Amino acid sequence: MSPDIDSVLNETRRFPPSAEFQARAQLSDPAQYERLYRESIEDPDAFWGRVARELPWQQPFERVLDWSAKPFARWFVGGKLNLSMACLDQHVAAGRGGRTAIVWEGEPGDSERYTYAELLAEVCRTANALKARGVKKGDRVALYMPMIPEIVLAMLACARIGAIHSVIFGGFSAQSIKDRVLDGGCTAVITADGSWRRGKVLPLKPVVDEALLGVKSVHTVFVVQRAANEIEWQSGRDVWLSELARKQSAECAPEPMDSEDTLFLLYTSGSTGKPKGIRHTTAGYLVGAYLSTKYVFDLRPDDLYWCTADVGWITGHSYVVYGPLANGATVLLYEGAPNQPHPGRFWELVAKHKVTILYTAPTAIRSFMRWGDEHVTRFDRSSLRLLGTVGEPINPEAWMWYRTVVGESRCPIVDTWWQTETGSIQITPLPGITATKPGSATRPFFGVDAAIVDEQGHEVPPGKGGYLVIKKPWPSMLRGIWGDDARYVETYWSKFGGRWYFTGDGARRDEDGYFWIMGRVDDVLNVSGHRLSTMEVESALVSHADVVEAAVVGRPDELTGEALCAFVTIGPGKVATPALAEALKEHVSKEIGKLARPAEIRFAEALPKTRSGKIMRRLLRDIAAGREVTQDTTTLEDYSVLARLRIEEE
Ligand code: 7RM
Repeated sequence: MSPDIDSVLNETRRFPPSAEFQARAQLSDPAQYERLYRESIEDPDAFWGRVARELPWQQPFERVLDWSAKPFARWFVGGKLNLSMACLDQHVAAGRGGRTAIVWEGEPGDSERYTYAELLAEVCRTANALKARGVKKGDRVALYMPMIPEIVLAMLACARIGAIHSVIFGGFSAQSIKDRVLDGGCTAVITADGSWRRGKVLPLKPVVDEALLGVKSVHTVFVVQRAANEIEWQSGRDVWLSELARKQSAECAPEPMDSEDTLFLLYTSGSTGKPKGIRHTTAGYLVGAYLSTKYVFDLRPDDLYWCTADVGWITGHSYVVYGPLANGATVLLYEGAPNQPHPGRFWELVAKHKVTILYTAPTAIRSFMRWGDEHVTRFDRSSLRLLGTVGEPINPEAWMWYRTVVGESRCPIVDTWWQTETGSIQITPLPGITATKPGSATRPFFGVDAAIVDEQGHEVPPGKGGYLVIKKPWPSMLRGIWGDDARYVETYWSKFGGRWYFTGDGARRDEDGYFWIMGRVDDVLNVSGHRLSTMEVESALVSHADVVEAAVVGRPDELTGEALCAFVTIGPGKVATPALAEALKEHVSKEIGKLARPAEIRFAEALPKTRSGKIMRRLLRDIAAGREVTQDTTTLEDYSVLARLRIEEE
């Protein structure tokens, strides 16, 4: 296979930070930034050691990095630190206990607020409740919960007593829960009776009950009351969490945690089906989440920060909970769907709470575009000062829309590239420093030594696509896959002979050294010997006025190796006709060349996506090739999508 991925995207617009933004930004001096970046690469021990010392240690570390057992890193060796102290006690001790930590909005319109002092007290009560049922340091606890304050309490309570949390996204099936509980050997589960989603109660506890049939390791199911739906009760096993917590002391000494003690597991569905429990540890993870939150979002005490990600995704762990709370920020948490009860709900919340920083996913941005500008513009957005995106490449059209319509051309956009495995943001603009380009995640964050290489490991020249690798260890990197060291080495370190971390993504760099992520290399299309990025063809499709979403996959073709099959969702009021299909093929030919012309356009009402917005291309490849879908579909956001795609074929 040819190593290069041919790039066809040509984007030349540039947006330097405004003088107004720079005037108040934490980092705005290019010389200072260059000095820091250089130090972070040339003398990582000095750089990371200094950052780490900003955190409250229970016992100081002796050494910044031990890389002798490569690829198994140990950071901040010999130190002890408890995440819940960094997120709570340190702020209370510094006299900031009265500051709001969490502003929560339920989907039906109910709301709650917690100050840092209140959050600390509730976390301690919850921690004591876990202890009262025998949960202790090192135990694995599965969380299957809605976006309610209790999920934050549960995570921080686990961290406080040293239990390892494994958050399972609240849309997953009983089978997915079972697989994860068994793989992690979980001994307790924290859930809720149900959750509010799109105006209906989504039952959770009943799904947990089904998942635990035949599972012997779980002794306790803690249940939070949220939706008051009817549930069954297994006495001896099930307990109401709030009832038990209410009886507990509001003080709980934080467990001394070694820097390398496991903080959490988070499962990602690997390409071979069996989910991988990505393992993150204590101090390095916190250092990464803390520093990236501070600089990428330029967080200040007066900000109202809203990351819309579900806590069940790594983005929720690092940028709803740990990063912002370690920085003492005020965080908005919202339970529901963005179009419930109306398509302007997000913007209504922005106006109501005067949100200053908004971090969301391209899939959401494209939905907002489709629903129409008026739902955005009828709410006041003048509080917004910074916008972020994460999860997939953002097409330049959506980027420009986000900038002009949502941000009124005032707010810088940070397009942040990272992974569950990296723990924190790795490639990103810094809003007071970087001139952004629509569709580019721009440059590596502090300490990130990223490169783009060919099959042999040689760096490719500017403009050429290749494999994205990270050459140096970084504090928040994964420490392994739970119970499967060999799979960790094989998946991330074998491709380049153990030298570098392989991200699995394709990317290219432009003449300014900016990174352009081209999607997963497993998805790369191969047409007549040319390797094309799915993302670029999709970007061309959505630049057509009638198209709102597109997913392109290859299907076997005798002549060209692969023929492109495009699944396309069109905007409201547009009609799927053979003429439109023809026009779209023509449009792609014109935008990026004949080579990329789709052989087939299939109109679809919706595309199969995960909750974080990633299109499940494996499924589409099967459908395009006329094969039966055999893969794990339990991580699909909307099960009915697959059935509908099949119907449309007939
Ligand atoms: C944070 C997260 C990781 C994969 C990653 C990429 C894709 C994420 C961007 C992106 C282009 C971005 N973790 N990805 N962010 N692609 N630009 N800004 O998403 O583990 O769920 O997914 O997501 O392919 O490898 S994740």
